[in-house]
Amino acid sequence: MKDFLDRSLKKITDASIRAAERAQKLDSFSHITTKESLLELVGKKLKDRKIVLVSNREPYAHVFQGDRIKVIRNAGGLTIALDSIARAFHAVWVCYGGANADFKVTDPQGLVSVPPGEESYQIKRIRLNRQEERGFYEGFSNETLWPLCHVCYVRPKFTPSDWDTYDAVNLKFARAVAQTAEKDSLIFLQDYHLCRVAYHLKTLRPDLITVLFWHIPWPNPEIFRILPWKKEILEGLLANDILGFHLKYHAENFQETVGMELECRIDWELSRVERGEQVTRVRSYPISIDFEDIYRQSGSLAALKAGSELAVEQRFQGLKLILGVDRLDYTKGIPERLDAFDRLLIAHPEYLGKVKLVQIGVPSRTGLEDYQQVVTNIENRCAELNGRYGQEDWEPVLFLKGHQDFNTLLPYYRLADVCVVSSLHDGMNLVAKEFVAASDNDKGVLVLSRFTGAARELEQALLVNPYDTLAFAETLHQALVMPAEEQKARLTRMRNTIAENNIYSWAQAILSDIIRLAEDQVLVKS
Ligand code: GDG
Repeated sequence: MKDFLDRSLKKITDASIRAAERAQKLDSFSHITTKESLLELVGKKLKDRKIVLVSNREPYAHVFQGDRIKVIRNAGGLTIALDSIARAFHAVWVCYGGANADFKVTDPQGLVSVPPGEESYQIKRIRLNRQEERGFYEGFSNETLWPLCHVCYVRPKFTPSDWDTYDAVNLKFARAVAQTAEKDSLIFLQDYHLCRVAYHLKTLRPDLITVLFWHIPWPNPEIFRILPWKKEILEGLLANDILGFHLKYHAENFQETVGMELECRIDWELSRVERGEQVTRVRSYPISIDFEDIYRQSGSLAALKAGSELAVEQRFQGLKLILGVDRLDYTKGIPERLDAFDRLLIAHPEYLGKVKLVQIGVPSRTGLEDYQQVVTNIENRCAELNGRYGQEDWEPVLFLKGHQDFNTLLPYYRLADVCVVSSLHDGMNLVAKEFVAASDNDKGVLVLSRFTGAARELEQALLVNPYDTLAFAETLHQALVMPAEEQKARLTRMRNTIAENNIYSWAQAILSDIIRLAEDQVLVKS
């Protein structure tokens, strides 16, 4: 009994020391952009201009819970950063209202104040009928543009009625922005769902300055040229004053595509496309995470305790853990990861009974056949691996399908010996960055696909080609046997990179550029 108490006391003391070390370490990152410094800087420059944020997905959803209405916050890193901006500057956020009580709480213009209790900004919700949801969201956005821009051999679908609906819904978004935006507002659009908004907006409200951030890869011109509506999409994007990509490589692919398809002048030196009167600056802004928040949260005593409980509950003790966390999407390379894991067990039978692959997967775009197929494929492959290798008290794969609370994800990141991101193509990939921020101070190896944007920044990860199963399996082995000192050195380097290039420095770079542009335009007019 005394031994048990001593051991428990030691564990608690060690955990407190580790949490304190982590808090101290944060002080050494004090020069980085924080939420506060971003808001102060942007606030000073913005003067009395308003910001209008526009995205397909809403930051807060209203849902029925019995007879009552509950507000759910969409907790992705990007939404949290934009939410801080919206709150500080009393913005309007235009988005699609898809939850079942969304229009029970809005006024006749579709406006509702959020966050609950604070009411510092307004959401303007757009209503879409089933046919619009199908053609705009499932169809043209996710069955045409998504597979077209991700090179992973899923054939994009080209359906004329989807294109018509996509353009009509983009016009709906543009009208909503035009109605809400005050004079000289700055419009910040998100992603591939909204390619045509700026184009329509230029006719409705030529005074507005727009920036669009493209979250997914831009493919090379050979791939893009097969899209029957390529000219309309390119014209739509070029109606923005600034167009942002994660990587310089994607920005260059875009400019090459434009050069091949449209008559225009490309200034490679200044990274601008000029078409008649319209000038579009094409820039790269690599997105990131709220490093400080994740680092602090995952090192807290509560998270450490949750980790110990999880290890006991899932019987992880004594096992090496390989972790995957993904939306269940065919671009994420999950079947390829399972193939490499299988190969690892064939080539290194010493791992049987000693290693476990934990795959966390949140279902996504579940109405689409390609997505249903990839989930069935993953489920079958996991069952087959467990059937072939499983022993009485050990199974090689644990597949946790379903949405997890972010606080539940953190202990997994901390417990993992290896985190695997094996996307076939990915604009950035935030899981890779979250793992680096959340992992134990000294332990953890990131195995990262070369075909992610994150691979350009996280050079100390072990880079893999997910299509090359044998080499991928050997890299998993290399990760599992990496000496502790090397793990620590690599993690520290990657952590410093992400601390510096965090979600707030991303937002600051974009907002500073658009504000500068607005100031220049005032100078030109005066
Ligand atoms: C697009 C681009 C780009 C996953 N499962 C759960 C959960 N997640 C969270 C992760 C992470 C996010 O989802 C996934 O982010 P990714 O960056 O990996 O991927 P996409 O969703 O494809 O995002 C991508 C990104 O936009 C930003 O520009 O990086 O390239 O494709 O934050 O933690 N979160 C919770 N439960 C889960 O079960 N709470």
